[in-house]
Amino acid sequence: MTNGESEASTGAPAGGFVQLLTPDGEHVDSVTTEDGVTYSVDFTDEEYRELYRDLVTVRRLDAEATALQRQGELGIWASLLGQEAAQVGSGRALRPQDMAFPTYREHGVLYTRGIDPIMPFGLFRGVDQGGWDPNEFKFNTYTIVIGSQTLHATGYAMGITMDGKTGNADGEAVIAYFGDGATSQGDVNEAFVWSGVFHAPIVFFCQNNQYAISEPLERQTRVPLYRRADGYGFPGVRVDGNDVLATFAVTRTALDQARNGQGPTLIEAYTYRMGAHTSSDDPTRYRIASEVESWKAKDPIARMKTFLVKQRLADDAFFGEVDQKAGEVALSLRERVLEMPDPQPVTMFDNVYPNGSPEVDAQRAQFERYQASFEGSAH
Ligand SMILES: Cc1ncc(C[n+]2csc(CCOP(=O)(O)OP(=O)(O)O)c2C)c(N)n1
Ligand SMILES: [Mg+2]
Repeated sequence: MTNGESEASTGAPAGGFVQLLTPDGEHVDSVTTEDGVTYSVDFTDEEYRELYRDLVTVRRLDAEATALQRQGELGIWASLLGQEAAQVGSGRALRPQDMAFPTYREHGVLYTRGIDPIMPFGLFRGVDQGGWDPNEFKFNTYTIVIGSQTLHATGYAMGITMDGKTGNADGEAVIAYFGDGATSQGDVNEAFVWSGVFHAPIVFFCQNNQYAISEPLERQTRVPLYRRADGYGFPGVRVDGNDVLATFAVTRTALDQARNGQGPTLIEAYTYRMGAHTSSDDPTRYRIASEVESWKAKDPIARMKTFLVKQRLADDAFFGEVDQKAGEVALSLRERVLEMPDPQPVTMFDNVYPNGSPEVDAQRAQFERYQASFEGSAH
């Protein structure tokens, strides 16, 4: 684990974090924490390049979504800018059978699951409720109610244990995403208690992006967030969330421990939200420009590019091709978002109950009569 002494080159907070790729693009072979766990990665040259491609594509899609919102095509957007490595590293660490419970910001995790990035855009455009079949994608629906998904994930993790789907190397595991602000929610406390006591096969993945809207981290905690795990009786580890290699290594280890019956882990991915909380927010009201500048030097994509160049794993042609492909994916997203049909107002009564309900049916009928009353009128 890196420590505070070498903070200048690693960007580590006091107390250190697991880092395998420094902001200068230096790759450390392995890191052993105080708990005696050793973290390393063993990727092929091609796999390193594909991780870089993921990071660039995810950022490019996010930029397109921000532009679409600014052009009035989305009602709101929650940008992941700056958090690409935390999301790509942890998302790629999932095995196909693993189940993910996201917040509203996990577009990068969604992408690494092989899901069409268009999927959550109906929600942000306001043309549907953002629903999909979590079992089909092994990716639960986006959750806006802060922290609540950690309880859903805990229940799911306890359920798969009862179903006998864990306890060996091929077993299933669960990952629950949440933010630094969410750690103050009662739901998250309850999720930690239940998971710890029932030894649930779950990884709590906290992206500490330093803010909960305008509230800085020091308003949430007096101790580093990963140390909260001590009180619940399971391990906590802090990782450099701007380092895709370390994030992958730490998440893969924690998930494999969970699937093998070794219980939960809390991972604190130490990162920074480079943009606004959402497109409705103005961060210049509560944070200074120099802080944002200092985090630019720790950019997750720049360090991966430096590493690839230094190790002669990629050339200009590769970087150009990655940018071009990412642009094509973003253009396709834009075109398909613009084509999303506006819903008929009456569809708001759909999917309220799986088998309908007399009350909702009556409301639908009343609404249809109301709409019909305008037929033939000028309004
Ligand atoms: C239960 C609940 N309380 C308040 C809100 C309003 N709210 C939306 S996002 C947010 C901050 C969340 O911060 P954090 O957990 O750090 O996640 P981040 O947005 O930084 O990824 C709040 C308070 C909410 N959605 N749900
Ligand atoms: Mg936050």
